[in-house]
Amino acid sequence: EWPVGQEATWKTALKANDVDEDDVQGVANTIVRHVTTSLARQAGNMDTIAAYQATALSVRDQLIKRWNETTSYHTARAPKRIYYFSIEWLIGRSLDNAVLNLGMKNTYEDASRKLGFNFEDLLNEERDAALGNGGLGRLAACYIDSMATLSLPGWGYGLRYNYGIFKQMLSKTGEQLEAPDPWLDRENPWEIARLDVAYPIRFYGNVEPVANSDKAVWSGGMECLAVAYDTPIPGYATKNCANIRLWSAKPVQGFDLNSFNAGNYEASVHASSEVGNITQVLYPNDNMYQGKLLRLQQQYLWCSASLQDILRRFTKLELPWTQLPDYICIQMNDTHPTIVIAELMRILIDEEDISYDQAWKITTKVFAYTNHTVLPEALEKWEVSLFEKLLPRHLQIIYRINHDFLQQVAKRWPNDNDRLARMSIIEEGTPKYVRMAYLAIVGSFKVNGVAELHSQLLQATIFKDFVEFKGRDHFTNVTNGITPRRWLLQCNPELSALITHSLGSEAWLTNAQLLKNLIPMAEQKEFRKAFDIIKQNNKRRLAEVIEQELGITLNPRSVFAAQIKRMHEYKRQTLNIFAIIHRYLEIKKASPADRKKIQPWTFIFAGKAAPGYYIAKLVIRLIVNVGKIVNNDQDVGDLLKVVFIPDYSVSIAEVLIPAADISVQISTAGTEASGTSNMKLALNGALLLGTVDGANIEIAEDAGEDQCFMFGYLNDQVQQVRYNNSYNPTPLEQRSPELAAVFKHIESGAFGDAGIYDSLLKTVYEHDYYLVSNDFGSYLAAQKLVDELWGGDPEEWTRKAIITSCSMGDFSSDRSVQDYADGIWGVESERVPDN
Ligand code: GLS
Repeated sequence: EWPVGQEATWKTALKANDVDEDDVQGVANTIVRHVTTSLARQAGNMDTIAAYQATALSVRDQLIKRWNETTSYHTARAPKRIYYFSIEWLIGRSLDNAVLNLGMKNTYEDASRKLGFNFEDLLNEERDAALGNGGLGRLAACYIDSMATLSLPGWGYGLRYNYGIFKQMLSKTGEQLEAPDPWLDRENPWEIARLDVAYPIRFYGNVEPVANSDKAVWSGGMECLAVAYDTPIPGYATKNCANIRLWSAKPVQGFDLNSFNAGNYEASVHASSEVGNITQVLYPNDNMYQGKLLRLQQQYLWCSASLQDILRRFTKLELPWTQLPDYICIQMNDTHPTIVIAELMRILIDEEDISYDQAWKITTKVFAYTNHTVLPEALEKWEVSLFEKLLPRHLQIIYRINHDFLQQVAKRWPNDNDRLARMSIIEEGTPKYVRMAYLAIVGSFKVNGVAELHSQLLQATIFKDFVEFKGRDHFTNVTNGITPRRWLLQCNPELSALITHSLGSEAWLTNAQLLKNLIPMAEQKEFRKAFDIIKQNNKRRLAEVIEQELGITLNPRSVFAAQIKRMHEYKRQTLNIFAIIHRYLEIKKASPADRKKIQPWTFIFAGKAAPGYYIAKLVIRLIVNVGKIVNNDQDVGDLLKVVFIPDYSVSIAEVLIPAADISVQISTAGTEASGTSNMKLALNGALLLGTVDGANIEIAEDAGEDQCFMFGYLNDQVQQVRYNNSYNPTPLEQRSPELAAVFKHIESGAFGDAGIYDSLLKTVYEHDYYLVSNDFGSYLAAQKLVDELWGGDPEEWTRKAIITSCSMGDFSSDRSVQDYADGIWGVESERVPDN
């Protein structure tokens, strides 16, 4: 249907903008058109930044075309849709990923070469979109890639922070310094501002009950707007394009007419700074809750705007509200969006005139909740007084939900006040708190953990009462996954080419299970050689970057052991750096003849510490200062290098991961919900050196335990050991004489003034909550096994690396997302026809 004008004109005009996938000149034309029009530059006045921007805009045109087709197709078909709510989207760069998913990388490479630019250089001009802290935010990015690739009708919703995760710098003495990340300064070619898609959001104000009904009127307070910005996400080998819709807060009126009329010009244009602040910056905490009012404002603005947007789409179908759960499912990525449950209740009751009971029936069929951690310090609980001030109507609704819920609990377990207190959504005490995880469980139809062990632990520990109440079926597991497009095809082109060549097709990119078929190749010398050369090339590429950026010369023949993740006590970068110091002392002790027998290692660290996390920052300082001593010690030479790469990002990960020989995954058993760098590293052929925790367990199962170096106390033993550590503490010398020697060396001032690390060492001397001393001996023993294999049987090493890599099919995010689609969302593929 052509709404206006002449059909023939429309059709010709639409065709004029089409570019064939392999039309190099056609692509060059679009790039140059963007140079001279969108960028308003002359062809002769070009730098690589402009070339990048014009190229990105040209690719964006392709994405938008697919985005429009997908949207029209889905609008016409009206399938059930899935909405993924995540407060973090750690996307990284988009250009390379987009041209690969479009199948146009060669065309763009050729076109940019013919225009005088090297495509690689253009890629490096792009800023990372770093709207996330770590695994949780990157998971959302992998999942939207898979949703698009599986042609699922799904969108992501989040916040458009003006500043992403801070830029990490290191002072001369190894301290982490934080600088803002102004990622939008150069404009973001990937987003489409939808200034017309804006929803009103209310904060504070008063609530008046409406007599003889469940309704209330919420008014007054502060109003602002949430404005939509879309980022199209192309699927691989499908025309389907998904969308991430991010919200930006804006004052309702650019200017205040009342102030203006009152003659106060300055006040009249001064937008309320409280509103401007809301989407200013990402909270930089991972696995750590911070009860700030601004954060609750972020959560509510995001959830209310997204829900209004979703409901507007649903109401166009003109169906009764009871059918809402047949058309939409909302997946809550952690508890950050839990307020959306109360918001749906509010809209249904107060605005759509539905009774409380009916609204609750609908609501509890719409939401599913993923838990991402059992760490108590990460569980969100809002102070009731703060909540009541900001969202008074929502608190009333939550009270009612809790009241009805506790009545049911009391009916099943009469006179069990302890149980009521344990399960209440409101934690009694001074002050009182709203427990968001409990609201999420009560308001959802499904709750899942992110790896087998984690899901079991949830059910056996923090959510035990809820399993008894809701039944086992309310809980499930969906093990995390990573997209093989970014984490193999894009970051490791040589290995991808080898795989495609050996399998005879690219089908593994959408069916990662096919990688298994290459396992027999591990027995062939030629294949091992090819695999090995690729690893060496990747290691050399990384070594060049490190030489250039940090001035540290690496030995590409050494074991590259990578521990790349947020800095956290539970992840135990401590265990690693203490073991490095132990290794250093052993090298120093050894005679020149014995040194020849020692295997060379390069330990690579990267990761940010939350700005307020003192102990995590001290660990960075220790790593950097150990590096300074070790890397410059003549006795050590090539045998040991310690590198801390500052400002870890998705882009840095893409260079680091293909170069690793060993994946260091050494969290205290029971603390790492899943981990995802473990999957990326294994897929790229790094052997797992890890504890029996999170997804390490499933990786070891799939790769085969023979391929891995597992060590340490098991989850079942951790509680007991922890108890002994804190109630019958034995001196460190007894727990681990090797570690005691390491501590002595640190305390001697070997890595900076004696005393700076005292508070860090004290965490181990005293409670040692994370069992660093208890696992130290077995970590050293596991490293010894690595030494033996590396020095003794390099062919066998490569064999294990191949088997590991080719056994990772299960960890494709396509598998995870398909599991969600089948087991939780009830949505099906809606693939745009190929024409
Ligand atoms: C996390 C967990 O700590 C990771 O183990 C997990 O892989 C990730 C995605 O499920 O979620 N939880 C969290 O708060 N930050 C994470 O990275």
